[in-house]
Amino acid sequence: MVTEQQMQIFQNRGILFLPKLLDPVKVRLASLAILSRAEKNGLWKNDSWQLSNRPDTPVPEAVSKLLGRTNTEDSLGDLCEGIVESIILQLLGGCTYHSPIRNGQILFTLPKADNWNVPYANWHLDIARLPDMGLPGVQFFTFLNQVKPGGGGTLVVAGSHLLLNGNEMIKSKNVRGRLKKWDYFKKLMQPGTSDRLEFLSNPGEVEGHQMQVVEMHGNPADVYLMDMRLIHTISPNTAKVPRIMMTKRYFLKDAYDQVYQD
Ligand SMILES: O=C(O)CCC(=O)C(=O)O
Ligand SMILES: [Fe+2]
Repeated sequence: MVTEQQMQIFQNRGILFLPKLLDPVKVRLASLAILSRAEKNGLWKNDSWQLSNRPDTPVPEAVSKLLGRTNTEDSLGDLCEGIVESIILQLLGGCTYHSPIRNGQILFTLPKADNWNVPYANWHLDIARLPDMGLPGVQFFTFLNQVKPGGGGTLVVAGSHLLLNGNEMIKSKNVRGRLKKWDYFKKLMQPGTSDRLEFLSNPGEVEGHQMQVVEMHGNPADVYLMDMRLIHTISPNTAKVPRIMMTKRYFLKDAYDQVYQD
């Protein structure tokens, strides 16, 4: 369970960091499952990464191409059973959730980027903004190897869940355009902006709410829980090792039914 103070952080920022939450044995099993896939595909051998012959592609290579279909790995879904799912239920105020992919999704990016910056592209939501709906779901993220700053962890705009809460449905593909009416997001999402690192260090203000780009980084067993209204994006991996994260989405059942069943 989370404390009242942690609950408030989640409500104000839309993102909560819970270090060392997971069972280290389960984390080890999940990491080994991924390493063994990497080994089969020639990316990992004799305890080290073999990445020199991978192409430098502008868009990261697909995870399915590098690791195959990881959704058959039950050790990934096992990570969330127990404590994680009871915390998610608590954050959702006890309401029923639906998590369509039991074993979640692996986020894997090779360390092919030369420069790190806050990207202007690919900011998105995974579920539409729904009318008269508060929190539509919670997304779980963890690390299966150490992910340092600059190492490709997901970026989110903390505070962005407090915007666009009206009586209108806004499809994910239209959310970016709607946010850009505010200067903060216009600057964030346009290529010309200089000093992009400032988005991490200097919070902005939109409609009286504090916005700040937060980079997920941490160690295996550390967890981030994200309000699914937060706009987020992939970031460059300038580390020496691949970024290996696992994510799993827990939709509020009502929200899922509105978007996917109607
Ligand atoms: O690869 C990333 O860090 C972005 C992940 C993402 O958008 C998601 O898991 O919903
Ligand atoms: Fe996403």
